[in-house]
Amino acid sequence: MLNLDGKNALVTGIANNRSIAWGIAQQLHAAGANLGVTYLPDEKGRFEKKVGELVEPLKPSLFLPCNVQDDHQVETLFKTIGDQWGKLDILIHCLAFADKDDLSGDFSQVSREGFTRALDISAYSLVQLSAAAKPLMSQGGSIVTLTYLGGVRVIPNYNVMGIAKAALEMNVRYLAGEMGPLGIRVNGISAGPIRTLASSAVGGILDMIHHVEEVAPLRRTVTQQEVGNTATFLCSDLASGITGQILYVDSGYCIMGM
Ligand code: NAD
Ligand code: 0WE
Repeated sequence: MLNLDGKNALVTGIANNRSIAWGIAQQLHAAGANLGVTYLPDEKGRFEKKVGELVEPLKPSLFLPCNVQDDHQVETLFKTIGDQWGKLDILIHCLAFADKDDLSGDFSQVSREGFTRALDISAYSLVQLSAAAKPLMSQGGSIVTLTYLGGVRVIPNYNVMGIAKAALEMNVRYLAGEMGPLGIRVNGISAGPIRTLASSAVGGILDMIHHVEEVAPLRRTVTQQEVGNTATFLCSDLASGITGQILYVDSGYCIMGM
């Protein structure tokens, strides 16, 4: 049964009410999960205030800063989870970043710094958070990350993020191989394009959305809620036999050849 009562779920990647992570948090909450939410801290504390107000109705029992480039923050986060919750059941990894300049023009012009930053934040972070979660998932668990078709096909301008997503998807398989014997499942959701803070900052996203509306079998884009439902399924006992997979939630777009 799809019931997450008594499950502790950590959700990363909520920036605002359009974030895919927000869609996931709402569905996990609806299924009965106890939530912990992280936000990306900035000097003015804007995200802390905004995200804090947004998630208030879901009554998260933990609300903590987490910049994955800061090992100390990640350490403190999981120490707090251990102290306050004792165990973790669900980890949602829903974050990515590349320099804006690296998301247009010639891919071959990406700098070593830009390449490293994109892979560090968008791919290594899954390994980092999963390693920290592992000892807390002593009763088994479910880890879900978000990926995109640009990690397996060439999508114009996705560039270095495509390489990061390819690494992320392989991380899913190696982590699933390592943690399966412990009862920890690791899967990815490959979502179709959705208007969010990250995607709206990308030139031409509206044209891509219109293209999906024309050629995807369902003739529409997907919603944050649909991705949230799939994540909730993957975290539930209904998905107990599924690990190491990339599940496409894209209105069927990726099956088309023309
Ligand atoms: P979003 O901007 O709402 O979320 C991205 C999140 O990454 C933000 O909350 C941001 O704070 C966080 N982040 C960035 N750098 C970080 C760091 N150093 N430490 C911690 N957090 C950091 O956009 P979104 O579209 O909801 O993106 C969420 C995930 O979904 C990403 O992995 C993205 O690649 C993936 N995705 C998005 C789409 C889409 O079209 N929007 C499609 C497929 C997959
Ligand atoms: O993964 C993503 C978004 C990733 C992203 C977006 C930004 C914009 C702002 C990562 N870093 C940044 N950095 C910024 O400064 N998506 C799947 C959405 C997306 O991004 C694209 C897309 C699609 C779809 C970029 C180019 C082409 C298509």
